[in-house]
Amino acid sequence: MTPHAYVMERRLQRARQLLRTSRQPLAWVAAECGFAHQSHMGSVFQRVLGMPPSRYRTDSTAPPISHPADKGSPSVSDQAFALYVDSRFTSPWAMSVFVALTEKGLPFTLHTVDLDANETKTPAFAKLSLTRRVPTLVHGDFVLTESSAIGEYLDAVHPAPALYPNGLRERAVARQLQAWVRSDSQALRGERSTEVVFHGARGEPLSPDAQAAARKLFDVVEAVLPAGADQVFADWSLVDLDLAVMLQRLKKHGDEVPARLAAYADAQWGRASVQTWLSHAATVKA
Ligand SMILES: N[C@@H](CCC(=O)N[C@@H](CS)C(=O)NCC(=O)O)C(=O)O
Repeated sequence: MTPHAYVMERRLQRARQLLRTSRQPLAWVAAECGFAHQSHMGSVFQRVLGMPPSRYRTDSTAPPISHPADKGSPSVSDQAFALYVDSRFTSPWAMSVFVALTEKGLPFTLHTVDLDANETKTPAFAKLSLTRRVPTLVHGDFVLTESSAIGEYLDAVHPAPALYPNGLRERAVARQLQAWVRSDSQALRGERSTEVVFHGARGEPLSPDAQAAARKLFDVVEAVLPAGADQVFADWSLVDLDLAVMLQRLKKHGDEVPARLAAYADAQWGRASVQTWLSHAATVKA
């Protein structure tokens, strides 16, 4: 944990304790805990707990933040991670969380789920995972699915290095691109599945629908990738991985990809975190 994250966590713990045990005004609690302003305390509560301090004070169902002094259990940022991914290492969404944890240098145990054997549909998996999908992240006694929600959570718990840009609009654009990649381009995703990307599968020439999706993908990446850059924002983000996987669906198959975008996708492929995922995929039979 960075010194800044540690200080923030201790301030939050103290504020939580004071809110529950005193009737002091919020401004007093904020000052007592070392927050610059009451609004700063509010934004930290909102980011970590998903609610303002006033609600935390009155809501008995508010999520607890464990702390050694409170419960004898590790603090949130010290709890162990476990990640459930598909056993063929083809899920781009599982890859996104794997890369996120790896980029942050967070140790985790890796569990594989055999999708072909319907292991996501077993009662045991249903008990663990709310939406019964991979990726599923376990953090202490907390379980989360949906890769983009997990990315945001990881940035909140372990802020550095960041997975998303900090600026309001840049972050909104990052969310926009992540949501778009996950919901559009069905024809392209169907005809160039990630079996192509990770296991060298071959497909028929692209249908007109998939060609249109490919052109749209190129237009979007051309629009958001600054000239001469190999990342969309000032620093690397999970969006770069998402876009690179989309481009690799075509490039790995030998479909035409504009040179600048092909170089961008390959630069992402050069990251150690991506290579670690690929090394897992390489152990699986094509
Ligand atoms: N929007 C989800 C998509 C997750 C997803 O589609 N997972 C697939 C594998 S790629 C899965 O678990 N399929 C098995 C099932 O639904 O039973 C995310 O971003 O995490």
